[in-house]
Amino acid sequence: MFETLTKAPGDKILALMGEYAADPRPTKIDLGVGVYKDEAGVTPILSSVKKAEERILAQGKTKTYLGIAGNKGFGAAVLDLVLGDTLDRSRVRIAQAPGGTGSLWVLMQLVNRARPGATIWVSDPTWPNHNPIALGAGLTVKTYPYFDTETRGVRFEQMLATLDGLGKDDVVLLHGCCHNPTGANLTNAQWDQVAASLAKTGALPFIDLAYLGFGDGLAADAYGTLKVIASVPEALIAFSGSKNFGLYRERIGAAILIARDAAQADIAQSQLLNIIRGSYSQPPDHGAEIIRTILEDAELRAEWEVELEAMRNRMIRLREKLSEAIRTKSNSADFDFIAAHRGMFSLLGLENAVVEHLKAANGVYMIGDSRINVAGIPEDRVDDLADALLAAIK
Ligand code: PLP
Ligand code: TYF
Repeated sequence: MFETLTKAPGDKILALMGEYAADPRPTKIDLGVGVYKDEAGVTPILSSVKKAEERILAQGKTKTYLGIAGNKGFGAAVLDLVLGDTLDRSRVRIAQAPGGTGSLWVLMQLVNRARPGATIWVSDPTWPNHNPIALGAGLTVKTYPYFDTETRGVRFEQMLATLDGLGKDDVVLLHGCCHNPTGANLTNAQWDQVAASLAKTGALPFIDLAYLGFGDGLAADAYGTLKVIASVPEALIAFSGSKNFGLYRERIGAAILIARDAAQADIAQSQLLNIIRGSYSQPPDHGAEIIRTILEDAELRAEWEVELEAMRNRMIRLREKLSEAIRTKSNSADFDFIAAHRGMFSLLGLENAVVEHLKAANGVYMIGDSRINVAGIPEDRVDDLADALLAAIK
């Protein structure tokens, strides 16, 4: 049977992880895959997570099945974290899913059940997994203008013009904060305009919220999501706990749906649970129980918020240091955008040949589109990195 197959393309981001690991140079720098790293270059287990795990180990009583919608306390805690008391909860449903990716997957399947073959509009560029997940669900993918390669900001007028031209059968995928891969984000005033556009056209907002708390803080990063969902009757949110809780390999996320009313929410949720049952039956518990334990306990929650803030502030400090080093060395403001971007990533706008040169000559690894993970910048080697970048673009 397998003779009918040809080799599938690999994931470029994950492949780069392997290439980096195989590079023997001790001076190599990993700005590739989007995982947070501390000063020592380690992706740590948060202390709040360790404590929650100790409690779970000591107090856990059963490993029986969790149920299709997952850990109920986790669901309630995530809704509190993301939505607060901004919405009438009778219109809102949540189902735990394996990571932000699993949440995207089940929600896109749900979109296709409601509107087979519907068009989902994604930013140009977007996270490379959006496309295959949407296509796999049966949807049609189109792009709206987003990144301005000149300013390294958002081409907002063009983006809004495209959104204004959509109709009620369209779906719009928005990065809630910390845009991947560009690092360029909407201002609050621009979110207001996007929300007004969606309210006017009736297009369905689908928010990918994979980095809540990694930009400017939990409340600041939720602005766009809350503004949009307050402005429209229906919306979808794919939440990930991979980055903000450092739980990458636990595969923990949540699919959230907001319907016109409670009756429609129940019907949509029954379809969502049916999709989950027909794919992996039900989610694993460990990551969900960790997040529930942290969010329900005032002390652990406070500790987590401090740890999240430390990760965020470190990324902002590295942004400032790198852009300042480049400014000082080159006497130009060309890379100041790195300090203005937020989240884990910045798209530098370099030619692929420059990216390849940096890898070969300097052992600096970034994604082929010139996306860097700022958390991977070694704090004591900012000058080396700035020198390498400036030499490579000469
Ligand atoms: N969406 C975006 C934009 C991402 O960058 C990621 C990154 O990993 C995800 C979703 C999903 O993450 P995960 O499935 O690891 O929770
Ligand atoms: O963009 C990133 O680097 C992260 C991690 O298939 C990631 O979102 C990358 C590729 C992938 C899954 C996760």
